[in-house]
Amino acid sequence: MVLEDTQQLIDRLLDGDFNAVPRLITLIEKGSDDVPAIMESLPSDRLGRAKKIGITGPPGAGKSTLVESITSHLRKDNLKVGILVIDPSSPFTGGAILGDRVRMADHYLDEGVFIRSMATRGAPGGLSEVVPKAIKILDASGFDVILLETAGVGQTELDVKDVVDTVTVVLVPEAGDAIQTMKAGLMEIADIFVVNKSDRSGSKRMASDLSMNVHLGSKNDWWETPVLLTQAHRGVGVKELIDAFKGHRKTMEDTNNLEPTREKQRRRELEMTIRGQIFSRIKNSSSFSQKLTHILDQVDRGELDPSVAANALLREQDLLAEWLNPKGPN
Ligand SMILES: Nc1nc2c(ncn2[C@@H]2O[C@H](COP(=O)(O)OP(=O)(O)OP(=O)(O)O)[C@@H](O)[C@H]2O)c(=O)[nH]1
Ligand SMILES: [Mg+2]
Repeated sequence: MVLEDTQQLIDRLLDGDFNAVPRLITLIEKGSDDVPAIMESLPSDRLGRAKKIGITGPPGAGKSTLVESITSHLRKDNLKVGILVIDPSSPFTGGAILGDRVRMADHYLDEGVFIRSMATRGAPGGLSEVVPKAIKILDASGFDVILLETAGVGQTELDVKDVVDTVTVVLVPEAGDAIQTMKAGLMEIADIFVVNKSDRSGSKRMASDLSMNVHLGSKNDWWETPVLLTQAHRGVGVKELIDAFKGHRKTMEDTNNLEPTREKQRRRELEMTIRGQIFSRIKNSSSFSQKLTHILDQVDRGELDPSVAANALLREQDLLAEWLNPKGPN
């Protein structure tokens, strides 16, 4: 049941009150019991309208600077921009190190811009579990474009593809060669490559290496990933980047690839949500510790292989019933 408070928040959200957004996102971040009801109460005709764009890449590549510059351009067209910054460096705070609003000088006081930093480390399903829900909140409240910034630390950047329509991978000349990028799995997720800090030496070389690799092994048969050069701090190349967003989106629609992408994402969100729910039930299960301390101890000491232990635990019907139905069997 949705608490009355939460219902009020949803009503405010649907009335276009952006102040409801951060509070609803906080509930999602905390894994509140109200989350399913919140999601269910978002009318379907208010969803799926926003363009969802991911900006990912190594720490310090200039992603935030780029987001800021993209936002300035979009605001000139009067588009409302929702920005989510995923902060992988704060596993323990359970909140946002940067606070609810990152101070982005130009946009701090702009009503048409919402900025929120989210920590996803607490979610067992990671980014793919909580971020799609936060995106839906922004979508339903009427943001035209949603920008998702994630600093790449392995899996995080690969998960971005689960939650946005267009993945932009930002690299810098110092990031190393194109082969490195291929190894990191970035070729498979990038819809657009950006070589930022192109005021530095090596950027053209890197861009042409990337282009060659993209050309040799295209991600799919309907889109060849463009490689763009930018100088985010000066806004150089940002207009071209926005054109590439539009181009990717249009091609996706024209080739009937938007809906299949979203189908995969919905399925992924389901899987990650189930994983998250079961994980937290297992963690919170009281009988888990009592009944199976012995097995756990053996695992801890390295006397029992974790996979063997997992198999043993999954054969415990009572335990399974409790995990799946934490309030006890009916
Ligand atoms: N020379 C140069 N510096 C840039 C450029 N773009 C951004 N910077 C600088 O690079 C530094 C890092 O930029 P950020 O935008 O914070 O990078 P980020 O990728 O968001 O960093 P994290 O969020 O920490 O991963 C800042 O000092 C920027 O001013 C560029 O095109 N050229
Ligand atoms: Mg940043």
